Amino acid sequence: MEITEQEKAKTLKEFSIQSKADGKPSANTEHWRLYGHPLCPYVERAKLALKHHEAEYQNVHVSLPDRPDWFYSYHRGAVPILEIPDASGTKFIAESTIVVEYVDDELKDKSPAHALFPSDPFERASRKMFLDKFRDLGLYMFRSILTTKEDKRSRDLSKIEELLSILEEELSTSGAKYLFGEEKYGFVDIILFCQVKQILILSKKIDWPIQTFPSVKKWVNRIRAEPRLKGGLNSEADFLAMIQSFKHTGVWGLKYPLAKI
Ligand SMILES: N[C@@H](CCC(=O)N[C@@H](CS)C(=O)NCC(=O)O)C(=O)O
Repeated sequence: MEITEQEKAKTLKEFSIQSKADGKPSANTEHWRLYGHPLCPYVERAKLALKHHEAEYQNVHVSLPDRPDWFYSYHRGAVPILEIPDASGTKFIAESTIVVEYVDDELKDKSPAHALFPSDPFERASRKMFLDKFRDLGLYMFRSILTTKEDKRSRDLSKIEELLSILEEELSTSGAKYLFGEEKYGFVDIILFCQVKQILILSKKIDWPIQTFPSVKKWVNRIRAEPRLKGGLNSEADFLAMIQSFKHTGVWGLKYPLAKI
């Protein structure tokens, strides 16, 4: 689909960066722009926060193996990047958890009942401390998919199980729908969901022998079904196809457009 520089700079029309030779697009001076990739769980966090707050933004899909040099000037070239119009041009926010917090801080006043972060500083800090326990969950997951060494894989799977047990305990003890005894989801639910969902998909669909966590499974299904989040969810079929293709070819499919499998 053709898009002009004028449209890139003023509209919500999405486009993609598909080659190392692609030049830096004109900055969008009217709308937020999200540089991402449709399979990335970190980008999904940002999209869920944006959808939750009914924010308008321009999607730019980046073919990760083909990033042009200029893209590395954004936070070492990793996605998500949220670019924001600014009087002096544009500014950007990187790191998915920081993007989620920024989006919530910018938009929560429009609908305080939908704030994702608690306003009480101690509550906010304790939830961040809880979240911090899970900071290596993504690493364990990707490492156990990528490694060919069985002992390393089972060490990472045990670490994943330890972390999911903490979540299971928290959810089953309170009996509430969401974390911290809440009946509505907050930032920790969104941030953990994106990785935990992938782990549950893998444990069911490929040879990933992890124990079952019934409360975690229900929690994941509840978040999947939340109407405000629907448009921000990554395709689970595409994720699984990418993993299955990796198992056969050894190629980690983070190109854009996605390979047809
Ligand atoms: N800690 C970062 C991780 C982001 C990340 O690793 N994104 C991946 C795609 S899923 C990426 O851009 N990888 C390319 C790279 O790191 O060079 C966050 O939470 O935003």
